[in-house]
Amino acid sequence: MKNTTHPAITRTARTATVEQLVEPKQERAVRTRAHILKAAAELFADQGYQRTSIADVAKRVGMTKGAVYFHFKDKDDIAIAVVEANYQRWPALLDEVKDLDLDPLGMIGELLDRTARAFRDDIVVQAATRLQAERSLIKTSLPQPYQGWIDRLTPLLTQAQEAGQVRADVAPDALARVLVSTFFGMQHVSDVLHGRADLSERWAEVRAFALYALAPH
Ligand code: LUB
Repeated sequence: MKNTTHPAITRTARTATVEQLVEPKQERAVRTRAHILKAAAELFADQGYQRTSIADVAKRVGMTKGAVYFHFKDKDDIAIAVVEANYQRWPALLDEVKDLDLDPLGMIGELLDRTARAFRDDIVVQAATRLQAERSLIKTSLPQPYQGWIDRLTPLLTQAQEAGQVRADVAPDALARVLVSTFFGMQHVSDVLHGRADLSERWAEVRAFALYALAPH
């Protein structure tokens, strides 16, 4: 049967299909890079840096090694990108918590509650944490660990201290170091014993104790 569709309609449909199919190059590159990063994070988290190869990443994401190399110089470049993606999460999380209009101590509790859930659920956070634990095995230097969290919590603890919510006899930066070290150890124990499945419960225990220890005396 002869196609009776009006040429203009056919052309519009064809044009729309071409536009839909030809995703702007930049957007496609961003999407592909994100896919590679997630696949690499899954592998780094599961088997670590040394046992992960570019070939493993390419296979996991269904691309050739060459296509992966188009986006990343080498395995270290991917590892650094995973760790950087992890650290980019926390300022955004703090902004979300600041919008909740909580008092300073409430903000600290909510921020770390959400951080505990991210450590339990987010493969990029889990991969970055394993990479930092293996940093001595990685020839390229990774972004500095821990200090970002100390710097993030210190002003919040200062505000809580000024609001009379935190004991006045301990410097906020010292309290921040204790909180970061405690959180790090708590998430590590949960990971080794239970794959972080119980992390929110373990954090709730730490939080109760920390709030008691932080309270004005
Ligand atoms: C946090 C890890 C694992 C500190 O800040 C960091 O570098 C961290 C390593 O990537 O726990 C505790 C919030």
